[in-house]
Amino acid sequence: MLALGLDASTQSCSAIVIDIKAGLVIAEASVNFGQRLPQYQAPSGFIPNGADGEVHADPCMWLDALELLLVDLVSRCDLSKVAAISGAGQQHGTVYLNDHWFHVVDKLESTQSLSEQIKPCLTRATAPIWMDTSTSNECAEIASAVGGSAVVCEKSGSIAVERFSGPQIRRFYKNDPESYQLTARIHLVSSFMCSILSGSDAPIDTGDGAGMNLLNITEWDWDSDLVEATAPQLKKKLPNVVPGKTTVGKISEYFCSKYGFKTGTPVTVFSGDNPSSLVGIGASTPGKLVISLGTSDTFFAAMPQVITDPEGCGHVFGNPTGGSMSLQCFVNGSLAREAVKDKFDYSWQAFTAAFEKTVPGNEGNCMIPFFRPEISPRINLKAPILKGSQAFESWKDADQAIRACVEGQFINMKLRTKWMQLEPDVIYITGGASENDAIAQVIADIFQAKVQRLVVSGSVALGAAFRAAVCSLEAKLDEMENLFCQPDVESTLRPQVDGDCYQALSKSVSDLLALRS
Ligand code: XUL
Repeated sequence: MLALGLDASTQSCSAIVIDIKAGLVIAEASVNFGQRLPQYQAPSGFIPNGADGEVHADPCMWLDALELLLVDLVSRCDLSKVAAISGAGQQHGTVYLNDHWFHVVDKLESTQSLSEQIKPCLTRATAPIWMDTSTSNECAEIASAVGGSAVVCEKSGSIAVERFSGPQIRRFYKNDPESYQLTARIHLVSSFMCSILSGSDAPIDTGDGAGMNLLNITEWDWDSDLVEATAPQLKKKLPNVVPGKTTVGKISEYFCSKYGFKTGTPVTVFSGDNPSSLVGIGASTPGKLVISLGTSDTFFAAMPQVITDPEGCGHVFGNPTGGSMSLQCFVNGSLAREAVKDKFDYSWQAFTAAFEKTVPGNEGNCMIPFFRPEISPRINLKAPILKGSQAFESWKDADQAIRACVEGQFINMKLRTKWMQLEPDVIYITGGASENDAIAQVIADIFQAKVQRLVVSGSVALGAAFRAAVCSLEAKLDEMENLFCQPDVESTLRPQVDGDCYQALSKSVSDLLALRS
């Protein structure tokens, strides 16, 4: 029995097809937006150089990528054999649609592309995504309307956060009230893609919904005070909220006639990429800690009870299998590592070799590697801060700069995530950069824990396939975890230095951050 999982992420759209009984990956495909759809001029998946901290992407690009992805996938496996579908999307991004949307999505015509049909339904040509930092005023307005940041955090699991959907919606309402008025539906990336797949106006799951500053995490439904504080008549523009185990409907005939899916194939509600990854890595019951190294780096775990971050940088999301998860997001993830690599015209091979030429602790050379405003902690930097030798501070030592970037990232991650009170023996790593042994070793050394990867990578799409199989095929999650979530024992990394090695550097990172916050 085959299940399909989709991952609509920041830089690419990917898919995995698994045989849930045989424990096999049948096919995988991925479309990188920058490489395959250069006409959208979004080399890293978003439109560069946005004004006032705006980071947007064109939803039509996501739709074109989905079609390219399915063309690739159909050449690798028979999609009529897929018996269950779900997916996940980059969190927080919002898509704004007029009232034609309901009819158009219901009757997608295979004679036209998805993007041709959906474009006229957009009331806002581009979607703000999670990297957007333009909504500080709106965050303050929402907080003050409901009684302060602590109230927003208690209600929604996070203080009002720039990249979250509620403040983004408020900014749109303030800047362009006419288009806001014309907006009949606001979807998250996940619920937008789910709507397209299922040919229906899909709901939002509690995992992704909690990243909006609009969902009450005690009731797991829209919070009327937050909704009212965000924008007028918002409630009717929002989809319903449902638990992660909800079947949304059947696949749209568009995909049956164009790509050979079987009519009637069930579609499970989509979730956010991080909640989906929690499931795909086999960590949806408390006890396992995950670090995902993607465009953003995230640190997350299923929680036995709701814990919120007293500093207001962390988040509580719904766990798609029930209960909650805590998460801390670091905006300066892969793109920061890439920026340091590119500064020296290095290949990834040379980047990795830099760790052999330098030593843990980097002889005290320390970097706050933020190339864009960071949210953990909140610091409005546009370029890294360097402290150390003269050569290092003037960017003359490439190898030390590379080590300093990665050490700075994970020392900061360790400092920021103490509130979750997790002291794991093993950390599971996932996401593109997790394949890099040098980066993984730095994580093992800084966290003083064993670091493991799973044999099957791509935990976001895999988690979506698991959820589809549980929801529509009555598959057992623990059985699939046994088949697909085995650690790749041979690639396990253990700390090679003792904890003291990073004491001085941790202090330097902490002092530099304190100066800037
Ligand atoms: C999480 C976050 C990012 C996005 C993109 O809060 O903003 O991890 O989900 O991956």
